[in-house]
Amino acid sequence: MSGVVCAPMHLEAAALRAPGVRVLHTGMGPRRAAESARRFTGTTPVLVAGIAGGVTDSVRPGDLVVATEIDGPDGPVPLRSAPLLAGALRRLGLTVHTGPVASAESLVDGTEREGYAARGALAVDMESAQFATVPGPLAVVRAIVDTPEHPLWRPGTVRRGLTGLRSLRAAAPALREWCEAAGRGEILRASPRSFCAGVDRAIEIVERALERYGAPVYVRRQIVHNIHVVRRLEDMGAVFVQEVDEVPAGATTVLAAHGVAPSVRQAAAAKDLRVIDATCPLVTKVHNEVRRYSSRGDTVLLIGHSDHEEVEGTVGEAPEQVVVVEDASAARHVRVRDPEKVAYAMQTTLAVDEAEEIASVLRERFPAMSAPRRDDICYATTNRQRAVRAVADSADLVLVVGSANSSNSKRLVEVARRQGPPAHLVDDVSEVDMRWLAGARRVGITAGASAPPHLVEELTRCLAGLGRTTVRDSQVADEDIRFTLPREVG
Ligand code: 0K2
Ligand code: SF4
Repeated sequence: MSGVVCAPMHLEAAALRAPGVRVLHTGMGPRRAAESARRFTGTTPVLVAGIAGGVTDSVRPGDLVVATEIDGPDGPVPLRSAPLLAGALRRLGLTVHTGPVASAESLVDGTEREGYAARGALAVDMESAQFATVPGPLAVVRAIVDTPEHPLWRPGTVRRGLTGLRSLRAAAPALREWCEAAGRGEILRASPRSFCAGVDRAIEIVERALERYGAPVYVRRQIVHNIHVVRRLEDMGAVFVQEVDEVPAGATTVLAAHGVAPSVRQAAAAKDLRVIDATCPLVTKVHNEVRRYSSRGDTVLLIGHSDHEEVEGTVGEAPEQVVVVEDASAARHVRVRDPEKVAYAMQTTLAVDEAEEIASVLRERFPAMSAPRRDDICYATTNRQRAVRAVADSADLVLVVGSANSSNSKRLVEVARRQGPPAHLVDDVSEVDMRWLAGARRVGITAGASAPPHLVEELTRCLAGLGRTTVRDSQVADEDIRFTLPREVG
């Protein structure tokens, strides 16, 4: 069911009219707004849009405010889809603020603004509060006309009014997206999802190193492939570098979860760095296998992506003997020195079905090939793929939270797509394109092993704000694995 844009004034309604946007002129002020709001008895999504007054100078004439909460009869009412709408408006190039929008009985000017600002509001209108109890999804967008610095009834007020109306007109495509994306439905959350034991451990190592040795703590490469994790640790005093030659001699340096080539350890030792190794023990296991095979003279066929840090590190164990095999076609053509002396290993975060296909081609070509005792693709990768597959089976859309350089997160998108529905990778809710949600009643959600769980909670709240209010967790496995910490931080 498509939503309706409610505009208090004729001028606002005219600015918002655009192909595909249903605009209802509701009339100005609380009484008329209340009359209009009473018409929404079903679950029709309602988006209240118009001009408003800013109550702090942090907002400027022409800026848009997307309400995160409005006044309700019994206190503030949260509007949970605000980050999605704000993201769509920002992608249109508009200046957007998110925060509370208050409602007043009449126009607010002069020192009255201060009272609203003291309550934390960014803007004040005269209608939103009347819509607070509509039963369906609700959003509020206001274009700022006047502010404490630019009060009403001044020579520039008309010009600023036109600026506000222009912003509303420019916002119309995003409002249409919201109206089409909003509607009843379900959220299906894949479980397990999000942090694995290796990521938990790697993050804890940096946190403890900061506590024990003080900032700065240097980290070679992203500790895990997630921009939110990296930014948070940077805020705590971690300094991320590409190579250990950028680290001052003697400094504390953490090696990232994906593992490193022995040459990196040698470079760190040459600079007398205090090295704390956050390599996941399951990546170390693969390094050990490669060392074992190569030391007895085998060619090691490493199934994985050659440009990935984990593969770079693993290859570094025996660069002369390891050959990276990226896909089935490479498996069919790879040449080895002696077909009787071949082994294979895998990157830990591959798609299980694809890697198995590649391995079976290799097994056919090299019957004497040695294999790892247990699968190299780790438990966390395997579980997350099983879980997303289960969810994708009955979802109209799958959203995977994770960063673009995260191999295991990208594999989740591919696995979901192979089950049928469209799937997208997003760093957080601000990257969700509401057009994906149009017609998607059942939305599957998961997160890569490096994506923090709070981002999934935020996405769940936003989608609930659009009307997907039933949340089901579909659990395919229990995970209780924990790894011990290195002694430097244990
Ligand atoms: O999936 P990736 O290997 O790219 O790595 P992250 O996204 O950082 O996930 C954690 C796994 C680290 C090592 O396997
Ligand atoms: Fe370790 Fe697997 Fe997590 Fe990578 S995804 S850090 S190998 S547990």
